Amino acid sequence: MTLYRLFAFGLFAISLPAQILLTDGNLQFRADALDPVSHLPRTMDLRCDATTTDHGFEHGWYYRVAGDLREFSFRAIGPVTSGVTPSNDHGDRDFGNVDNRNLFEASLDFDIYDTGPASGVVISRLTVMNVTNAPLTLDLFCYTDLDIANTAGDDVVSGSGTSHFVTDITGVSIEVRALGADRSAVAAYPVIRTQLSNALFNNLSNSLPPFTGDYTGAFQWENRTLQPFEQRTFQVVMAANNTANALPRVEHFGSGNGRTFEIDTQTLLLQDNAATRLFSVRMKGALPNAEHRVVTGFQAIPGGLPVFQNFGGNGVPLLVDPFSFIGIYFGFTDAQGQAEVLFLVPPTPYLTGLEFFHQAFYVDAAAPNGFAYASAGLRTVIGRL
Ligand SMILES: [Ca+2]
Ligand SMILES: [Ca+2]
Ligand SMILES: [Ca+2]
Ligand SMILES: [Ca+2]
Repeated sequence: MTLYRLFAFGLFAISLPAQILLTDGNLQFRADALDPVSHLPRTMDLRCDATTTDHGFEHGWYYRVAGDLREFSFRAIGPVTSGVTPSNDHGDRDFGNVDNRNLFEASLDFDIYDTGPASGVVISRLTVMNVTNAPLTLDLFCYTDLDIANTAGDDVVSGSGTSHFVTDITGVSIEVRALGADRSAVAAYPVIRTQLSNALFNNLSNSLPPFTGDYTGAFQWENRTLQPFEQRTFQVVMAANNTANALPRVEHFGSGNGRTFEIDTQTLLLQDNAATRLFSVRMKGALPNAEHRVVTGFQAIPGGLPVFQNFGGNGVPLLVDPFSFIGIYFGFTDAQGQAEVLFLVPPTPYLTGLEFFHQAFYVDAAAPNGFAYASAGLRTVIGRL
């Protein structure tokens, strides 16, 4: 076993900037502050080399609940918190009750990693949770406007319905890639932007590359039905001058047994042949100073292990196959009801592609089963960039 648990300690402090500004080497990503009213995408900066030329114009996520007559952007409505880690390579926004509709929660996580003096990868990861007691069906959309080398009209796009390679005469190349999207569109500004932000019902047109001009692009995941408390993750990657062949993956799956207790990470699970890297599995929304467990294994049981699930209706949804367990990690949450388990990824070649599943639990008599809350599951894959 070449993935070691190292030790556990308190979470990074979180600041509360209006915008999210991340830097790693020459790679810089900025997502503007949310708007409480406008459905327009927010401005974005994306810099990837020492000249600090900005290739980014706008970026934003949208949703449509089955039955809605339009798409909605994720705005500063309902409880929204935002933060950047002290390492400046991760920022996130938590939407505690999207548009105050009492239908779903969302978390938007940004990770950046520089892969050289003129290259790097930005991951934009949206996770949603159904907080109703009935199935909920959503469409999700992710919109990105790049202006390579800060010039808008001369960009050249190749690719497919899940990958837009955008470049221009300068040779800077940024791939915008969606994982598992169903529909896509590429068009000159502002056609797609208008469709996503207007008051009309629009699906993406599947107008695909090749394209030349002022690139804007979007991806759509259609009709994703979530069970009560189920969490699901949607990701878009912006890879600057990098092939990103072996992406690190973080994806939520399955349902916990409550709304507030969640598992997540603020780190990238990366193999780095030059250095040991840390990977953190964290939990939040527990009681303070409560006993917790994190289980980690090689296999998932997305629907939950039946013998644990049932127990006369008072069971625990166990989403990691116990026969595949690597470890069960024990501890107590901090005064904020949070905790973290750290894994050490050694600089050993060929760990890339290994897949792990995690789930968190904590003791709470108020849980529906009378003794413990369980989080949704977290699927992680070691990447190399
Ligand atoms: Ca910009
Ligand atoms: Ca350009
Ligand atoms: Ca629309
Ligand atoms: Ca553009």
